[in-house]
Amino acid sequence: MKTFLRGCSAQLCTLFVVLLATSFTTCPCSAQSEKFVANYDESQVPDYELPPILDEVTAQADDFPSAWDARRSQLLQTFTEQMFGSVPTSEFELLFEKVEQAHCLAGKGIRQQWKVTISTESGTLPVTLLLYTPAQATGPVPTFLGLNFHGNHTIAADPEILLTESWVRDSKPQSATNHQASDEGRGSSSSRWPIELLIDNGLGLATAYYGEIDPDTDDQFENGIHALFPDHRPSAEAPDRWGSIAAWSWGLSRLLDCMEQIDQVDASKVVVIGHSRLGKTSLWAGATDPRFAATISNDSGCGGAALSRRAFGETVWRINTSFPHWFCGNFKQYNRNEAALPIDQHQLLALLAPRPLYVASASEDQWADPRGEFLSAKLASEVYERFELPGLALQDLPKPNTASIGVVSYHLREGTHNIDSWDWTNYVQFIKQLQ
Ligand code: GTR
Repeated sequence: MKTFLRGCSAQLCTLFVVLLATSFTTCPCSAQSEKFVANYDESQVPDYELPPILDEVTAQADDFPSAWDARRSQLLQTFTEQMFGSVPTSEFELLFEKVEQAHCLAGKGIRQQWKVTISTESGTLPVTLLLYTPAQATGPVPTFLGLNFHGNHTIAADPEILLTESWVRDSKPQSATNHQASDEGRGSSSSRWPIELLIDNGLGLATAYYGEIDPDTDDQFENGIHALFPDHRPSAEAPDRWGSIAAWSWGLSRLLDCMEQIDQVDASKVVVIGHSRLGKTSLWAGATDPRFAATISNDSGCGGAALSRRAFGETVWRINTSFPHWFCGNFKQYNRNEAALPIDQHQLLALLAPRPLYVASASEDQWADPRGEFLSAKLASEVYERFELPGLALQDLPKPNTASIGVVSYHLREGTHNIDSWDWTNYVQFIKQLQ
């Protein structure tokens, strides 16, 4: 059992000084009921001019890494204030308790469950980390860390996995009713979590249920991690404070804090991964926490890897209207106004450099704009190249079922919005560059 205290750091505090005097605009009812017609026609993509990743000083700098440091902080600050929202800087306490360890997968794997308890003066929040590592490993292993959508028990049909007691979304395939998880849901999402493939490749897998960090509902930030920091609750007067994506990302960092204490995990080789809204989350976690050795965004789309200015498929207005709690209040001023954004998503991907980055799309997932995701990764390559690392090798959006794996990776899987074994087979190749 171990306790760690974390506090406010001076660098972090400076992030919160600049508050833009913009009004917090929630979508008026008339806008919410407006019918949204997504554009899926490339010829209808508006003309747009992207903000540059490198400013003039950085572009011309002889000492690129140190010039990039300054430019990167600037970009990170703008993404924080205008899109994801700031995290609190007040103290909290962390308690890590191993609640279970056993062999699994016919002796090939070791399963561990850890209770990560976050506490402040306002309360405590337990989050359960589920970890699989290969039993045969002779030392700590590189490990994927990704949040799951429906509870740890849904990732494998294993009766020992603890059922979450948090709010869950009602869902038939996951046998969740009245916002409660049930035994019948065990293993219902196992196709998305190929534990054995990872174990057989000498890799670890760690996950936690995202709703334990913050339930994914527009609840005015009254529960989950937001409730532990009442002085940092987002409001009309504080439109730059953390939305749910920033909260989930912050939670990923706390899970990494715990993983740093676990002997079987090589904490210097933890790859943060996420699908869809959790792909947006993994990108922000990788950007804000440099301890993540690499980042994977699977079908992250709008607010993730896709360029907002293309307004192809899901748009800023649509995402802010359907999910008003995901981003900070300031982001709503860009509804139907992408051209005014001081940032775009290629810059978010660049924040991950020089650490390896993987952007993945699916051919039938037009809502997430595969071309916009590809272009973003291609453009972010500029920074990797300045670090004398290879950028994305592809010149154009590839044919379905093509993967280009390197420091900057991209693939287009044939099929719909999902994460499956083909995606994971590529991620296994990708993580090998860390080994
Ligand atoms: C959709 C949303 C997407 C994506 C997806 C998901 O409804 O529009 O941005 O995040 O949900 O997370 O499954």
